[in-house]
Amino acid sequence: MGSVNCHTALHNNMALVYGDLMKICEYDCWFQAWGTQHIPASLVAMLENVTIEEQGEIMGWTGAELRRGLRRGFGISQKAGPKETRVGTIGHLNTALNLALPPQKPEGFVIQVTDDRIIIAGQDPQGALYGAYRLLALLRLGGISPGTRIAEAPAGSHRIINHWDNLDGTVERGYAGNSLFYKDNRIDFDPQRIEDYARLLASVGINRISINNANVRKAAKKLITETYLPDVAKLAAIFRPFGIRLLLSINFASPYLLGEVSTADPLDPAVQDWWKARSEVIYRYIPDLAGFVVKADSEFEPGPFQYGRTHAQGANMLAAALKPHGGEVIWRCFVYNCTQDWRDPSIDRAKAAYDHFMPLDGGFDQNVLLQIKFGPYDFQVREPVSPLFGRLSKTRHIMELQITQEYTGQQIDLCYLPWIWEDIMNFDTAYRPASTIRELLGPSIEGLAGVSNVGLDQNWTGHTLAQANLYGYGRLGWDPNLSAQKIAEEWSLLTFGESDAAQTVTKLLMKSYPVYEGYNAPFGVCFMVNPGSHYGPNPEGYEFSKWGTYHRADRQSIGVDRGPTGTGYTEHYSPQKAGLFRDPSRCPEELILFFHRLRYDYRMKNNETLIQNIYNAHFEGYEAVEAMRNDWMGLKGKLDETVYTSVLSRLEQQLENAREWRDVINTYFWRKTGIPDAKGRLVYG
Ligand code: GCW
Repeated sequence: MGSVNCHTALHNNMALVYGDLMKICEYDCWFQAWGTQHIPASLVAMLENVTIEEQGEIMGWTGAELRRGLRRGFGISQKAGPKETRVGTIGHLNTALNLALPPQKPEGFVIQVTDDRIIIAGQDPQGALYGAYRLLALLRLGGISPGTRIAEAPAGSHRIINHWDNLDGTVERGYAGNSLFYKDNRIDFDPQRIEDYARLLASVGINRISINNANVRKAAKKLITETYLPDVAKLAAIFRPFGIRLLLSINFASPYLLGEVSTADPLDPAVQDWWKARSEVIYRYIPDLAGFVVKADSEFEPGPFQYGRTHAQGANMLAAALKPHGGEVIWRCFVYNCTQDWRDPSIDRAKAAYDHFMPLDGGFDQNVLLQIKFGPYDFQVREPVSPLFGRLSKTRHIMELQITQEYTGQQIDLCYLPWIWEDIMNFDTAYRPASTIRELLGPSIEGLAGVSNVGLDQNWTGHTLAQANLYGYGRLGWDPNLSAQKIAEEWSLLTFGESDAAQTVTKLLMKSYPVYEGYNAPFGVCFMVNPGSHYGPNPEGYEFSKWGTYHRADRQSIGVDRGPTGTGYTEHYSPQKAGLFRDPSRCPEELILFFHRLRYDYRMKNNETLIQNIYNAHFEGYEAVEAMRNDWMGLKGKLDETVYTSVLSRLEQQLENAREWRDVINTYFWRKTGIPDAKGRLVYG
């Protein structure tokens, strides 16, 4: 890919696997130069002769991508021959080749292999593109041979990446360098890099991307003006053949911020007309824009509350402007009081999204989708799934995940997020017989939005192993039945080849989340971080702040009673779920301090006290990081040196962090409670 050195060196020869040492190009992510050695000669002959019969931008691109992937990934060039690969839509191929391939859901595909032909048939051109990428991956992962027949379609229709990139080139909560899109308040990008990025995203099924921060500050509000739109259109043109449509984050106050109307009141006809006219201009430049992302009345961003209007009134006003163009409003539900008083125990931030949006269920127009963070707080290491899922029944909605590791180690600490996402998928809302998040994704939750973890760093994600989070996000949004283990195996094999490295990496990935949670903030306590940066331990960093994130530890107890006698948050769930959460003996222990206020001598299931469990988690977490670091060191000489060293340096840093977390948190509790560690490990009194 791209203008990147290791790539050119790699792709000029195919002898890349020597012994079990594979040369990795970090930049290429899961598109390494794999070589033909895994592919039977009979398949090679078919792959050498790819035909695309249909026209159109995405279909044409599908052919280019397939041929390119075959050449660069496997060294297979094109030539005529009796065997072949045919790519097209199901409808066309059924007629042209007299086949009877069954129709698939939109964006789905069928791959069918016979003795002399591979068929990649998409329900639509986009399905064909996904089929081509799937074939390329499966050629490496195994599973393609004469007789193979695979049919797939994405679970959700919306598979979105959200960038929190600012026009000055910085990235909010970005840990992989500056923005791919902006520099010095201009749109400024390397087209090859964007194409390579689009390839990574499309190959795992992403079909929409919002290119600017949901906090639309400073220059970003001007993105929807003709100063910027011509360049936005250039970006859109690169993403388009990959089937990826752009979204723009907009500032709700734009009509007056841009100095054209004196208000942003959604019920004011001048405001409505302004958005209609603005949308017309925007769509002249980007006719397939997917719509707007809106963070309104949230963390100081303006919104309809300023005018005494509801969020439905605000969202519907924008929806009306986008409707003639086929655009949608993605309206974020991250609405809560961020200037609250810690002295007032009646306000519970966790209740906010539900309290704001549940009463509006049914009040939103058809082209509005609510974007709801997976949990009621804010991407903490462990939160219950938001009670809005399963409960909203008349409003379109999607789930927001965070791929960037804001609270999960900032791409210094290894933290494999599909592990927790699998847990989220397993969550049973218990409203109907089939009501896990996994089952709702598609029929009720229309997709996922994930906050991007990429930047200009050469390896895209800062920590090379954090590429697994981007890959896993796409794969899970496509197929929520995939396990974290399976995704880790796929990614490790695609990235490292069949090697000790791939096996070790899979094990490390799978361990990493519970390990991180252990030394960070176990038992659902949340937010023991430094304010602002959200990195590093600070047990009372948010305890007396306005953000509303408290654990209220005193010398006897810790946690928040969120049951009916407390804040009442549990009652937002279905009766079965509420019953479970209300009762400390049945509440999942990983969330026990989220739901309950408990004495430190509370007996946990392992018959040790709560405080002893807190101590243990931090001590054991540190030890586990040490073991992870040592496992990695076992790969010395077995793995590309650049990757080995860069990951090792991060694991060393992680060990330092884990030590800090362990000692700060445990010492805090020891001093506060006076209760010693039963195993005598506490020394920093
Ligand atoms: O977690 C918070 C982050 C903010 C972010 C906000 C949001 C874009 O700390 O940086 O702002 O969430 O999701 O809107």
